Order: sequence, then C-alpha cells, then structure tokens
Amino acid sequence: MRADTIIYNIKTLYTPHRSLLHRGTEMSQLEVVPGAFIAIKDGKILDYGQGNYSKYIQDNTYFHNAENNIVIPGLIDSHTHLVHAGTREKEFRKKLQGISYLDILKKGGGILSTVQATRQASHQELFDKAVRSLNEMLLFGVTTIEAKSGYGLNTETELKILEVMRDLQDNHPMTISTTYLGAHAIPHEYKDDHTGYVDQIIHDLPIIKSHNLAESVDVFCEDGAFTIDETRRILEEAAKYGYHIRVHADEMEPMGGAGLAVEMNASSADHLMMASDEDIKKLAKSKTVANLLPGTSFYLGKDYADARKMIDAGCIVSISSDYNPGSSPSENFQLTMQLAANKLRMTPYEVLVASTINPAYSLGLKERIGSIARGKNADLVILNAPNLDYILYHYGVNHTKDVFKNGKLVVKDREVV
Ligand code: IZC
Ligand code: ZN
Repeated sequence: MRADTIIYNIKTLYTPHRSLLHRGTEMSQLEVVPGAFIAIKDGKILDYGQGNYSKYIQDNTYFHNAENNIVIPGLIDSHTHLVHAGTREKEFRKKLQGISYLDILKKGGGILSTVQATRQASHQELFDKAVRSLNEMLLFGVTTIEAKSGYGLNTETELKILEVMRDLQDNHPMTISTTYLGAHAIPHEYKDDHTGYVDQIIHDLPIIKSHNLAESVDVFCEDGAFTIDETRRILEEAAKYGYHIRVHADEMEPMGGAGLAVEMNASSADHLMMASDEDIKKLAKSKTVANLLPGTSFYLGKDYADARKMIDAGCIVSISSDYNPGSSPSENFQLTMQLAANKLRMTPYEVLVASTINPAYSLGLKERIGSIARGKNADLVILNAPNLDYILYHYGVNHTKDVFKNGKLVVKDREVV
C-alpha cells in the first residue's frame, strides 16, 4: 500500500507499546526507534520504523522533513474545563494574600463567579473563547482533550455549554470527549436546598443523554461542593443511563472520593492529592485511572499527589492540565508534563505514557489513539528537541515544531495552519 504522507528524517521516535496495559512499572516501558520514518494513509498510520520507506512512495506522496527532531504521539489532556466565559484574575491577589480557594467559593466567588459570566455569554462568545484555548492546546502538541461542562448549573446553560462543545467537535481539529459536570458547585438558587439541586442534576441526566451531548458524568466531591453521599447518588443514576464516570476526588480534603470511584468502576479518579493509602491500594487493583493534575497543586500552592506511591503500588497513572479559570489557568500541557517530572518525580518515560496511552485508555480511545502503531490515527507531534528528556528539562517553553491530526498538518513551525 502507498502512503499519502511520509514523515522522514526523525531523529528518534518515542511511543508507548500498543497493546500493553501501562500500569505501575509497565509505565516505564517505551518503544524507542532511532532514525525513524512514519508512513500515513487516509489519516491512519500505515507503517513506521527504521530504514527504507521507498515501497510506500507514490507519485503524489507528500514528504515531510522532521529535520532530525523527535516524534511522539499526539498528547491527550483528559481533564479540562474548556468552555466558560470570563477570567478570575481579580481573585489572584486574594490567593496571593493566602485566602483559600474554598473560602473564595464559600463567599460566592470562584466557580460561582464564572457561572455568572457563563450564564450571560452567548453561544458564539463561548465558542470563540474556547477556539482560542483549543488553538493554544494544539500548539502545545495536544490533539485530544476531555472537556467538562459545569459553569451553567441550570439546565439551560449546561445544555448551552454542551452544545458549544458539539459545535467545537464539528469545527476544530481537536478531538473532544465531553463530560457533564452539573455537580460542580451548588448554585446560589439552591444554597439552602442541596438535595433540591442534586434532584435537578438527576432530572437532567436523561435529557443530556437523549441529545447525546455527554459521554461521561463527573462530580466535584469536595468540602463546599458535593458530599460523598451526594456524589454516590448522582453517579449511581449516571451509571444507569450508561454514562462513563469520572470523579474529582480527594483534592483538598480527604473525602474518600478515590475509593468511591473504584467502587463505581469509574474511568478516572482525578486530583488525589489527599487520597488515603487504603484508597491508593484500591486504585492499584482496579481499572480506574489515577489522573493527576500537578498544575493545580502548583497554582494553588498545595501538596502534590504522591505519584511515586501510586506507580509503585501498580496504579494506571495519567496526567492532565485541569485547564480552568480558577485553579489552573493555563493551556500549557508541556508545563503539566514538566511539573509531573519535577514535582511528581515521574521519569520521562512515565510522563509520556501518562500523557498518551493511559489517558487514551481512560477516555475509551485506546484502540485509536495514544501510541504510534499501525492502523491507529496519525496524531503526531514533532518536537524541536534532541531527545525526550530534553523537553522535560528545558521547562516553561513550547518545544512543538509541527503537529499532525488524523494525518493532516495542523501546526507548522509552531503556527496553527
Ligand atoms: O473554576 O475553579 N476545581 N473546579 C474544581 C475547578 C477547580 C474549576 C474552577
Ligand atoms: Zn477539574
């Protein structure tokens, strides 16, 4: 078979193994191919490896010179709060004065200030702001994200956010896996009737399902947000409708969210800074991915999750940016990777696995993306770097040169094309 595109002159290709479940010590196993090429046909990887690719050449094959740089699979950011209006820099000085994230939320700020802005924004305004963020993400080499709603907290605005996501799926090269996060905070209308709001969320689950607007349901299980019992009630209902489950678990207070995630057979338990040893052991025996968000610890000045303990116990670990306007206002996924290495003490191989195949697994996309393998989507990043360690060592800058999405060049010389 002949290729539409051949990427050649690759210094080294780094990829997780296609078929391995990357748990614990398996996270440090990568396939490393020096002097590689990649042949692409119809948006899929036809072949890759060392040496001669002449058999794949046809008259109109496009040759793309990697210029002796490294190539990795497209990065996957499996926890973002992409669609929202406004910004929260007014809270930044409060944060610097030591006022906590949860105190700001309790006083009606935080998430609730973004809810107010998002309720007022039009579909087009939300769409345009999200496109700017998606372009940033693409520039950092991210080709798939998970995106949560959660800044509407009423039926109308939650649907508006999810519809914006659908519109983005149709009009932007990024693959977007959608999550309904009505259980993000208690809106002011329900501040004295938490059960009433939980009822409202449960009422909306079949409506969102019938419009096919979300693949997963998430709950912010946290002091000042949703209790463990409320979380269980929402997720049990969500499971009945066939949603996948994700949980904001044990971020600021040890609520037991990680244990509940395992019990509910969730796709991921996210944050885990305060997860108990017992729950880490449960995660290690489960197929629930431990999704760590070191950018949030950095920004909030909090402890980092104990990634070493989780990997050594045998967990399936992924990392994500948590991009949102309150606790992680940055689309820079390469910084997330650099923090994972420097602060979570993950090795460069573990960081790559946690940014590709493991999040692909938690999003149910492992057969299509997350590694460079024959027949998988040609989502690829050429990084302007001599080796993988270099991109984690030289921090705070963007190492992307070019990005391919489904075999199409979408970023060239660090510009969206
Ligand atoms: O807007 O503060 N943690 N939700 C849970 C967030 C952070 C997003 C926000
Ligand atoms: Zn989050």
